[in-house]
Amino acid sequence: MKSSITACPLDCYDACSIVYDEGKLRAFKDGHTHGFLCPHMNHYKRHLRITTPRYKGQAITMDAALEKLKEILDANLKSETLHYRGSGNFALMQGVTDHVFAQMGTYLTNGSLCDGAGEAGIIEGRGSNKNMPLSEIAKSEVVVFWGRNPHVTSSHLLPLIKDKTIIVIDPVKTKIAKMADLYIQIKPHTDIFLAMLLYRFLHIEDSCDDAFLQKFASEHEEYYELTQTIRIKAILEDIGMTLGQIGDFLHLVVGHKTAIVCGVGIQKYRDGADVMRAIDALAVGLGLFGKEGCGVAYLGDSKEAIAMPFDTKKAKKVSKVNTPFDEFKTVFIQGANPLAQMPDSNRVEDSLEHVENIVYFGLYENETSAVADLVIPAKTFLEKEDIRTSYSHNGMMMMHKQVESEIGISEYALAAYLAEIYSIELQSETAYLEHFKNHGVVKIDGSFEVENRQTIPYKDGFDTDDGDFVFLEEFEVPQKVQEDEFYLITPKFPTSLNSQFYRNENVYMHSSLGFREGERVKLLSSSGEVVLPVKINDDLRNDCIVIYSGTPGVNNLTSSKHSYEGKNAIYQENFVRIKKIN
Ligand SMILES: Nc1nc2c(c(=O)[nH]1)N[C@H]1C(S)=C(S)[C@@H](COP(=O)(O)OP(=O)(O)OC[C@H]3O[C@@H](n4cnc5c(=O)[nH]c(N)nc54)[C@H](O)[C@@H]3O)O[C@H]1N2
Ligand SMILES: Nc1nc2c(c(=O)[nH]1)N[C@H]1C(S)=C(S)[C@@H](COP(=O)(O)OP(=O)(O)OC[C@H]3O[C@@H](n4cnc5c(=O)[nH]c(N)nc54)[C@H](O)[C@@H]3O)O[C@H]1N2
Ligand code: SF4
Ligand SMILES: [Mo]
Repeated sequence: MKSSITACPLDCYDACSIVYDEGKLRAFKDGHTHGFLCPHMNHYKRHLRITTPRYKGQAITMDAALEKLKEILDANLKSETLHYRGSGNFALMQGVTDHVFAQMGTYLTNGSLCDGAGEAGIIEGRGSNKNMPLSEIAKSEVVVFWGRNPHVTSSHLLPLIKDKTIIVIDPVKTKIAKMADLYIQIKPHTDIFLAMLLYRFLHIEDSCDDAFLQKFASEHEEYYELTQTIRIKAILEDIGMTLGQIGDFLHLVVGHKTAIVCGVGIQKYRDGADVMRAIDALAVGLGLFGKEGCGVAYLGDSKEAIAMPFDTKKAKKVSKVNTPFDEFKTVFIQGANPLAQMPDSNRVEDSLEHVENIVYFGLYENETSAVADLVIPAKTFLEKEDIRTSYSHNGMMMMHKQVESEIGISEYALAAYLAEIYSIELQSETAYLEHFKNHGVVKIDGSFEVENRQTIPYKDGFDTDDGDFVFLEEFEVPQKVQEDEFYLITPKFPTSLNSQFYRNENVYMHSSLGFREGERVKLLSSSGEVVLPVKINDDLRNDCIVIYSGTPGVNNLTSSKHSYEGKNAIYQENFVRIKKIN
């Protein structure tokens, strides 16, 4: 009999198990969800989905849509076709289309709109990206939220941290900042200085974990020298901190089981990898790796320790960050809304305009479905078989089909259709699901987890060639805003999942900037402009504005350049000017 337990498919740290019960989604009582369902899943059924396929605005049947897809794919060379897949659904079977398109000879994408810079930094320092799971954060005494907003993006962490000492480092006074034992309202893009200063004082106070450094970080003296190049007083003033706060931080952390929980907020910059490395280096100084309840959590790799059965090796790839859509005649977009979510929307729009055929395969209407020639509705996670893993815990969750529906087509069914036409070898859906499932193991407590993932990673040293941590050897001084410019902070919004669900439509700023609530202002950057109504929020610094991810037009302002490492988007590198509209 089919189980009614499934999992949320969304790109979210928590990766919750969910109960599907007589047409309703309910929270799972056990495990980290503690019987609590977030707004996205509470309102899931209210979001109107695309029900009918269409071509050039005309409704057609699914059979006709698939026929049309074949016609479109046959009209041009496969090397003139791009398959662009986003993160609208995080379950593993989504990737089956990558396999088929790759065998057909089309282009795929690489790079990241999300966590790539931070991940590159982690890999440079530690030799691999193994994450500290939720179950270990639960055992720590001190939790440092560094560029992570748990009330919005990882709410299931909150019950785990109730009695712990909380430190928050964020330019925005978030809900967790208001509850924190120590809050540092840091100037954006200056975390690298803070992390290095903390390391320096850790060393000066003789509070480093010397035994750990001897064993796993032989270059630590050289790194200390690098931290000495920072001018303490000038930098503290610049980033908006006092020496007292440095002391407070170290006092709260040294000698305690500490989890540094980083988010993507710290790395939406060109040097995002280096920022992450400086934070990792601080954790090394504190000896936080390989010990129970200690470590650095970030977005781990949800596919860690899973051999992908989908072969994309031979496919040529273009970057997701500045995709040259105009070099392709056909672009097949799956589970993504690039017109809203990629950086530099004006560039994306211009580039997509030159494409002969845009195919959109998704659930919801959005900026991208509006310009697509062929729209193919997908099935929801309740209507197809799938399985998922997470980037913040080690669980593996089966996602059985819960309901039959006439609407849409699953990723597997679409891949099977193409495989048949183009004579591509494809295993059965069950075989792929079994393949993934075979990477799981039942733990003593009954949970089903990915096998071969370490609960406490780096116990026996780092995964670098010699087991030693690789410290940063140099760093770039980030640019500062000029007098009439502001830092753009573009984080996640509670009721949307990027551009899905209820999106925000405002710009947030401090009252001292002199704008009125509701007043429409023009925001300009070197990439473009957008007009938005003002919301006043005195939890912001007065050198920042906030426009949430998913806000229509936010990415008119962002740059399509890459991070130096990790091929990642750099949403917060551009500065913004504000103009009154008369
Ligand atoms: N409700 C909701 N949940 C989501 C998502 C969503 O859209 N909505 N998206 C999902 C996805 S795709 C991802 S990748 C995760 C990301 O989730 P998080 O990692 O939490 O990412 P953000 O909200 O982008 O940024 C987190 C915090 O970083 C802060 N920040 C910005 N700039 C800086 C800086 O220079 N220094 C420091 N120290 N902090 C800074 C922001 O103010 C914000 O509070 O969330 C997932 N969960
Ligand atoms: N300004 C700014 N821009 C950002 C960010 C930011 O913080 N600020 N965050 C970046 C980050 S971290 C990320 S991860 C990206 C995310 O950007 P995208 O990958 O574009 O993700 P979504 O906006 O969630 O849109 C995904 C679409 O997927 C479709 N979809 C959902 N489920 C399914 C399914 O089961 N099958 C199929 N075929 N389609 C489905 C829905 O129609 C939805 O509209 O945005 C990035 N863009
Ligand atoms: S969006 Fe996140 S918190 Fe909400 S149900 Fe899905 S995984 Fe859980
Ligand atoms: Mo993301």
